[in-house]
Amino acid sequence: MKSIAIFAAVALASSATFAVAADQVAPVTATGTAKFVGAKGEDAGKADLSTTPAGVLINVEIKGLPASQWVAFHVHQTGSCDAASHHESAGGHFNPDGKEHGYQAANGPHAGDMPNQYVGAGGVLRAQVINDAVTLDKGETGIVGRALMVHAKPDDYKTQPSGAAGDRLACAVIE
Ligand SMILES: [Cu+2]
Repeated sequence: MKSIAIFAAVALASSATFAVAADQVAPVTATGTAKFVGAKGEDAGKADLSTTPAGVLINVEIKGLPASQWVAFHVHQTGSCDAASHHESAGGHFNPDGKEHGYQAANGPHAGDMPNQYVGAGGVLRAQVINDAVTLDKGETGIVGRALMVHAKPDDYKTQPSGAAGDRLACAVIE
């Protein structure tokens, strides 16, 4: 029964969306994946992404992080995760609208800004995050081919250009 109800809801959402602008929105069915690379190049977990009428839902499970603390979580511009360069290869935050960084900025935030996440006692971060400023495609607001990033420290939501979030600990190319 539960799955039937879910399919019915998805079908309703799709027809409503396509009736508005069939060629301007990502399909409601679009999904993606991303594999995290840790600070030393190790496998550090994964993300599953899906399109919803409310935005892109990002479901992450990342291991090997500093335990019991808040960390910043962003979408970065470039889909390149090179641990040897401390993941600097991923560039700055995804910011297609040329805004300032952070939820506290007068002209913010970046589309790639997302709330800090909490790492559990075992160094594992599990979270489900909705980002309604991006889409799961390669369009202007699209994040396919870009990178998810977890930092060593929490984002202060105001320091330019990246919230004083510290080192880049885990990076994943969105596919
Ligand atoms: Cu970042």
